[in-house]
Amino acid sequence: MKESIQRDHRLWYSKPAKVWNEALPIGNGRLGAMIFGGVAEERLQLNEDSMWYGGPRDRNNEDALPNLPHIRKLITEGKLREAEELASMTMGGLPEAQRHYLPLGELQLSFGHHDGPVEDYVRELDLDRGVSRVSYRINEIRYTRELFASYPDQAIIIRISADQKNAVSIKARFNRQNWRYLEKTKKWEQSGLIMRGECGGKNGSSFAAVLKAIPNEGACRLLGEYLLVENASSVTLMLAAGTTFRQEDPELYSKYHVEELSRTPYDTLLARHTSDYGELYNRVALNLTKRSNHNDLPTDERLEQFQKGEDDPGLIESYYQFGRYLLISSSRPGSLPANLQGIWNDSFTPPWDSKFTININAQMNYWLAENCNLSECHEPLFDLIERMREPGRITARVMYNCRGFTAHHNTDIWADTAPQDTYLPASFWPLGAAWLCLHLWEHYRYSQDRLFLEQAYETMKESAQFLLDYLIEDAEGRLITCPSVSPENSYKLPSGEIGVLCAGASMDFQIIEALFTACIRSAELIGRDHSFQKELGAALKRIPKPQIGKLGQIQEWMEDYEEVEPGHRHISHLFGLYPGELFTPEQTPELAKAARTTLERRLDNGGGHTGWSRAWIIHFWARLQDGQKAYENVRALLEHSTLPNLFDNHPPFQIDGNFGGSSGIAEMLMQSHTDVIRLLPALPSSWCEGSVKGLRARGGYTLDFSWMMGKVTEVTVKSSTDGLCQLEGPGLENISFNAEAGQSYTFA
Ligand code: FUC
Repeated sequence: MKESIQRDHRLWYSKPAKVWNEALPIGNGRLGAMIFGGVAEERLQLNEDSMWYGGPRDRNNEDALPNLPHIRKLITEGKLREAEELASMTMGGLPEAQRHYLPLGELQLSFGHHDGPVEDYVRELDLDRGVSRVSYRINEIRYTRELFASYPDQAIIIRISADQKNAVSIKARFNRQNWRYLEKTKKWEQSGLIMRGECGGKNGSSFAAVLKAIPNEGACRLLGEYLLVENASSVTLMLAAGTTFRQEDPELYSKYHVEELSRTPYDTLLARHTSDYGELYNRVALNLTKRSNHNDLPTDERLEQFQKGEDDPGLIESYYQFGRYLLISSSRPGSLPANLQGIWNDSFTPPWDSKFTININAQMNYWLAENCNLSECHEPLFDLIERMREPGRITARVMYNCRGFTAHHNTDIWADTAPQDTYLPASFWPLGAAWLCLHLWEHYRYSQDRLFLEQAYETMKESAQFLLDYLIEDAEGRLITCPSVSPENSYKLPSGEIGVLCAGASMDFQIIEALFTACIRSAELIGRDHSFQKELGAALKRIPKPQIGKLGQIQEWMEDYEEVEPGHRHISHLFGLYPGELFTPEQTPELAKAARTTLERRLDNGGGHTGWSRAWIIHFWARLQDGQKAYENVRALLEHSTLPNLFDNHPPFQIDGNFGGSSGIAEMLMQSHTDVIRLLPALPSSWCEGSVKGLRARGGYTLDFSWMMGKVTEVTVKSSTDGLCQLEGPGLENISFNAEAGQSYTFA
C-alpha cells in the first residue's frame, strides 16, 4: 500500500493563554503540566498523578446488610421514597466521600531583557513529536522555549534559548496556592530548588518536587525562594517529583533522579523522548481530506470557524490525534489510570474530585486504547482493577454478604469500592467492577495474549461470582439486580411515585450478559472451571432479556416505566449497542431499530449536552451504521463541547469526551465486534476520500486502508495470530482468508 500522507498535526496559537482552558497540556502518564506560554512570565501548572488528599479507609457501612432485605421489599412494593430513605442511611459510605485528586503546584518563570514589543509570537503543541514550544522576538532577539514530559526519563524538561549569546536570564520559583497548605521550598546546592510537603489528611502521602537548572554559559544563584539564571546562552530546567504513594523518600528520589539526568545532554533527552513517544503515536495516521488541513490558522480561530459551520476534516484529524496524544500523556505503564481530567487539574477541590467515575467516564477514557493502537496505555486501568479486588471483596461481603468483588459508581487512588456520595441516582449501583472487568476481556480480544487472559480470568470470575450471589429471584423466577439504578435517570411508577432505586435496570442485565459470556469464553479458551461455566450459562438463561417498550424504544428498566428525563445525558440502556454488542443491525435488527428510537428520543429531548454523552452518541450512530448522524454528533462535540485548547468541556473540562471523540471517529471507520471486520461502516459524505493506517481490530489484526468516493480502494491486514479473517466494506467483495501470524495481506 502506498504510504499515506503524514500530515503535521499541531495545536498552535498566536497569543499566550489567558486562562487554564487555553493552556496546553504535556504529560508522561505520571507527571503533567499545563503551559500558559506567557512572554515575560511563564506559568506551568504542575501535576503528579499520586497527589491525592488522605490515605486509604474502610468506608463500608455495616448497616447495609441487615437492612438489605427490607430495602428490597420496599422497592418491590413500589414504596420508593421509603426504600430510598433507608438506603441513604444504611448503604452510604462512612464517610460518604472517597479521596480527591490535588495539584502539585506551579513553576513560575520570569524572564529578563524582556522590555520591548513582542513580535512573531507562536505557542504550539506538536502532536507529532509530543513537544510544546513557545517562540517570539523582542529587540531582534528570538527566544525559544521547548517543553516536554519524558516517560523514559520520568521528568519534565524545559529548554530556554535565544539566538544571541548570553541573552537568557530567568528567575524561577515554585508556588502552591501561595503556601496556604502543608508545604515549603528550600534551596538545593547552587542551582536547584526543592518543594516538599504533605498532601494532607490522615495517612496522606508526602510529596516533593525538585528543579535544577543547567545553564550553557552564564551563572546560577539562589536568593530566597528564587533560582536565578543570569546571562546564559541557553538553560535546561529539569523537574522531577514524586510522593510516598510510590517512593519511600520522594525528595531523595527526585534529587537523585535529577542529578542523574543532569549528566545527559539536552539533545539526548529530547531524542529519547521523541523516540519513545513516536513509537506509540506514529502507529496510527489518519487522513480525512486531500485538501489543505488549514494548519495555517491558529487552532482557536480554526475551532471558531468550525463552530460557525465550516467543514474542516483536517481539524477532525487533529482532534482525533489529540485524543491519542492525551492518552499517551496521561496513562502509561506504572502510572495511575487517566482520571476525569487525565492528570491535568489546577483545583484543590476539583469537580467530582477528579477521580474515577466508573458508571461510564473511566471506561470511556479507555475506549480508544485498543482500536487506536495504544494497548500499553490500557495497563494502568488493569492495575487499578487488580487493586480493587481486595477492597471490593470486603465491600461485597460487608454490604451484601456476597462472594467475589464489587465496586459502585466511583473509585479513587486507594481503589475504594464503597459507595460514593448519597446521591441516589448514582451511588447504590454495584456494577462498577463488572463493567471495568470487560476491559480485561477486550484487551485479550485485541491482543490475543493468552497469558494475560489466564490472569485476567481470575479477576473477571471474581466479579461474576459477586453477581451470581447478588442476583435475586423475582416472582416470575427471573434473576434480577436489586437494589440498583439506571445511571443516573429517574422513573415514574403508575402510582405517580418518582424514584431512582429499582429492581432490574436494563443496563445491569446487559453488563451481566457481557461479563458472564466473556467468562464462559475465557474459561473455554484456557480450559478451566467447567462447572462454573455451567453455572454462568444457567444464570444467563434466567436474566431478563432486553425489552422493547411502548414507544418502540429499548426499555431502560425491567418494567416499561416512564423516564422522568427523556433527554438524560446517560443512555445506559444502550450499553448493548456500545460498548456492548447485543444490538446489531445484522443479528438483532429489531433491537437495533429500537435502539435507534431510544437514541432519537434522547436527542429530541435535548440529550448529548455533556461532552462525554455526545461522544457516546457518536458510537451509537456508528454502530447503527449511520455515518451522517455520527458525523453530526462529531460536529456537535466540537461545536458545543470543546474548549480553545481542544480539551473536552463537560462543562467544566472533563477528558472523557476527548477520548470518546477519538474512539468514536475510529468506530466510524472500522468495527470488529462481530465475526467480520467492517471497513467504513459509518462514513459521512464529507470524508468521502481518505486513508487510515494502523487501526487495530479484534482477533490480533492491524489494518491500513484507503478509500475514494466512499469505497475502499486498498486494504492491508497484518496479522499477529493464525485464524480466519473476514473483511467487508463498500467496494470490497466479501473477503475471507486464513491469516497466519506475522503475515501481511493486501487487497486492492
Ligand atoms: C457522572 C455524570 C456526570 C459527570 C460525572 C463525573 O456522574 O453523570 O455528568 O460526568 O460522572
